[in-house]
Amino acid sequence: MAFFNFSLKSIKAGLNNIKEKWGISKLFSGKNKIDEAFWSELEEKLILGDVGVDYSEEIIDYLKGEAKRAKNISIEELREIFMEKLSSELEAVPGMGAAFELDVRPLVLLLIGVNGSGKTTSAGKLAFQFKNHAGKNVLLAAGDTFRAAAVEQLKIWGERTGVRVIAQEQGSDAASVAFDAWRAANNSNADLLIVDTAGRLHDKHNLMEELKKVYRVLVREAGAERVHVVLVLDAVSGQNSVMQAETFNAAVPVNSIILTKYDNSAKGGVILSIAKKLKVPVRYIGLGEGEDDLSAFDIKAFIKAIIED
Ligand SMILES: Nc1nc2c(ncn2[C@@H]2O[C@H](COP(=O)(O)OP(=O)(O)OP(=O)(O)O)[C@@H](O)[C@H]2O)c(=O)[nH]1
Ligand SMILES: [Mg+2]
Repeated sequence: MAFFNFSLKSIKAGLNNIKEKWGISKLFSGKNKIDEAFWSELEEKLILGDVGVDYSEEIIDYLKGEAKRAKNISIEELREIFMEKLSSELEAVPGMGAAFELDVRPLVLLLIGVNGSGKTTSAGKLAFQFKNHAGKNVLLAAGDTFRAAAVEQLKIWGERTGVRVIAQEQGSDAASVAFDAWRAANNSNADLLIVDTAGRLHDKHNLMEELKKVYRVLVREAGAERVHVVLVLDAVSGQNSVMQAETFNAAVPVNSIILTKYDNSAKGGVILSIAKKLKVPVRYIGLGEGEDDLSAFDIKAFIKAIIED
């Protein structure tokens, strides 16, 4: 399987935010005692860090149980148990942290999500990474025919990355753009077709229907095994992301997640709740606005940033 760890420098910087600001690691350091104050502070930090109330309680109950069983447990031992619990839950989700596999060609990535989550930017970053770091033959499709200037925005990414953009006029049928783009990708023996789409909220019925149509057309033309739906979520939207994922998943089957704007977030909990509740892998995290600011999500580095001092 292809694995491209694109941007080591920025993943460290992104994770530093979690380490410094979330402050869970500090709780497990030094001479902290495991008492009621410790448990309530840990629970508060988990909830404030977007882990979600239920899951935070579950983690606390689990750790308390383990602490009771082991008797006189040290804070270091408890930290180990905590790390193992989080790692095993992330690792239980197939594809977590792994780059997209290009084992079918052309693979179609359909990028979906609410307005402003970072779809177009992520499309540009992925095009850049797969073309310039992995030497793949990539095509972009301007499937956002709704917002003024959306096509132009993707074309700018096309120029920046040297990737061809298949587009029609604003206002045209998004499914027809997807159809054209699939034909172009297939005819030019592309490895990867990345389809940008318009931002939409789940309560916009017409736009959700349009999305279903785009997906249907791609599956009909390319075959379901080639169509991979990628939900682009803004890390800053916290627990709301879980709800977004659930509603999009009800319209089209979400295969993977890209979590953007991690450079602006000091919270790790969204990834943990997504793994727990949705079992959908987070493949990449966005760490800025540039073409190189995309990193494969690294489970070990992430857990270390949360917990290790
Ligand atoms: N800091 C930071 N900014 C990002 C990241 N990803 C996207 N952005 C910025 O977020 C804003 C919205 O990004 P877009 O890619 O246009 O989002 P979109 O989902 O395509 O938006 P719509 O098409 O309007 O739904 C832009 O200003 C991007 O530069 C990221 O990982 N980090
Ligand atoms: Mg866009």
